[in-house]
Amino acid sequence: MFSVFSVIGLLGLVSATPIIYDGRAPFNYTGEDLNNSIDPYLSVVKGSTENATHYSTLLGLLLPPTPLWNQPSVLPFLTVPTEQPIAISIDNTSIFIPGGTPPTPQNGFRRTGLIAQANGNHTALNAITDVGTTVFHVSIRGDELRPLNYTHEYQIVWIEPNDGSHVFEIQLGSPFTDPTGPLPAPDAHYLKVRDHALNLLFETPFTLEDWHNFAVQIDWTDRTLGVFYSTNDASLEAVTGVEPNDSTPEGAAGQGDYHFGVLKLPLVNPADTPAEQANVVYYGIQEGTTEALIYSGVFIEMITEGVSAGNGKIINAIS
Ligand SMILES: *[C@@H]1O[C@H](CO)[C@@H](O)[C@H](O)[C@H]1NC(C)=O
Ligand SMILES: *[C@@H]1O[C@H](CO)[C@@H](O)[C@H](O)[C@H]1NC(C)=O
Ligand SMILES: *[C@@H]1O[C@H](CO)[C@@H](O)[C@H](O)[C@H]1NC(C)=O
Ligand SMILES: *[C@@H]1O[C@H](CO)[C@@H](O)[C@H](O)[C@H]1NC(C)=O
Ligand SMILES: *[C@@H]1O[C@H](CO)[C@@H](O)[C@H](O)[C@H]1NC(C)=O
Ligand SMILES: *[C@@H]1O[C@H](CO)[C@@H](O)[C@H](O)[C@H]1NC(C)=O
Ligand SMILES: CC(=O)N[C@H]1CO[C@H](CO)[C@@H](O)[C@@H]1O
Repeated sequence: MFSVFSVIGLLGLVSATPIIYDGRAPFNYTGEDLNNSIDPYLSVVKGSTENATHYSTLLGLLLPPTPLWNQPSVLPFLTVPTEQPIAISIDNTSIFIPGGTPPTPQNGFRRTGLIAQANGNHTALNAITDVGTTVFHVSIRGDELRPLNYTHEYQIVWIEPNDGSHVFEIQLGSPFTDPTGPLPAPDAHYLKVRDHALNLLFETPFTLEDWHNFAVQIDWTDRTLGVFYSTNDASLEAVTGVEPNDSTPEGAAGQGDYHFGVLKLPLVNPADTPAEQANVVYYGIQEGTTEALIYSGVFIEMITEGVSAGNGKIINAIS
């Protein structure tokens, strides 16, 4: 007898190259887990006045996650998701106060983010995920009721070494400039993948109701990037070649936390001093609006057996 469950079990197997971090929220992952930074997420990057569940919502069955890893291709009508999407929002309380002496609130930003974590230790995970060649997967969707404001810059996915730079980043909106240029920027509504030096590697229109699936291949030794992309249930395809990224620090200094969420930069405030105007972390204009993005399909894999492209397919790494 060929049961529905054995079909799903099989599909689970074929999608696996060695996965070294799985950030696809299982259905037993609860708000209490999120509040307490239980694996697979560290949830401390958020406003200081509210618990994590105020900003990040586990959607359960309310919305299907990206179909890429969740649709049995043998029985396409039978969609049994294996993960729940997460809505990540900001509002005017989303002022992060990082550790440090004295703790200084990041008043220029509004931000909520989740950081990949395993065994309660995100730093130890980086030493596993940021060596050799690894692929960082993430799927992003809009939240029609809580849209972003495209006159601002948003950093939504990145890897951050200790020097605060980004090995790569996915960005939306109009890049922050001082002085403020014409707004919105012509490609404000595009999802943009940038390298460490902020060069544009790939961009695509951010249609709110589609799942936008990204995978970024990083060669940590040669310091190069490659980008894969698709929408909804289309399998991932390479959209760049191997791109040099050697402004990234070498070795451990270039390893960093895998972040996803909503980080909204301010606009320059004409009332501030020139030094303050250039200091985006602490100064600038924010409207305090409630805005959100929705995430699923977050995981990291090695390329020893190729790259997971969705629908049970494994494709070659970019070379
Ligand atoms: C969810 O269930 C899996 C499998 O039983 C278990 O390994 C995991 O620890 C559970 N996660 C949480 C957050 O309870
Ligand atoms: C998480 O924090 C929120 C906000 O304080 C609280 O309402 C909620 O009860 C917490 N959730 C759990 C499951 O502990
Ligand atoms: C977070 O949730 C806990 C438990 O539900 C509650 O006791 C606490 O007051 C909440 N803290 C904030 C900042 O809302
Ligand atoms: C947002 O918060 C800032 C800093 O706490 C405050 O100065 C500002 O008035 C608030 N804006 C709104 C619209 O509530
Ligand atoms: C986390 O891992 C790092 C690197 O392996 C280690 O130095 C640190 O002590 C660990 N932290 C905790 C709290 O275990
Ligand atoms: C979007 O940001 C601009 C620039 O700060 C501001 O003028 C506008 O009111 C904002 N729109 C909304 C809907 O908040
Ligand atoms: C795509 C690309 O070449 N990106 C950058 C990678 O890093 C080097 C070194 O800083 C830059 O020159 C490249 O522009």
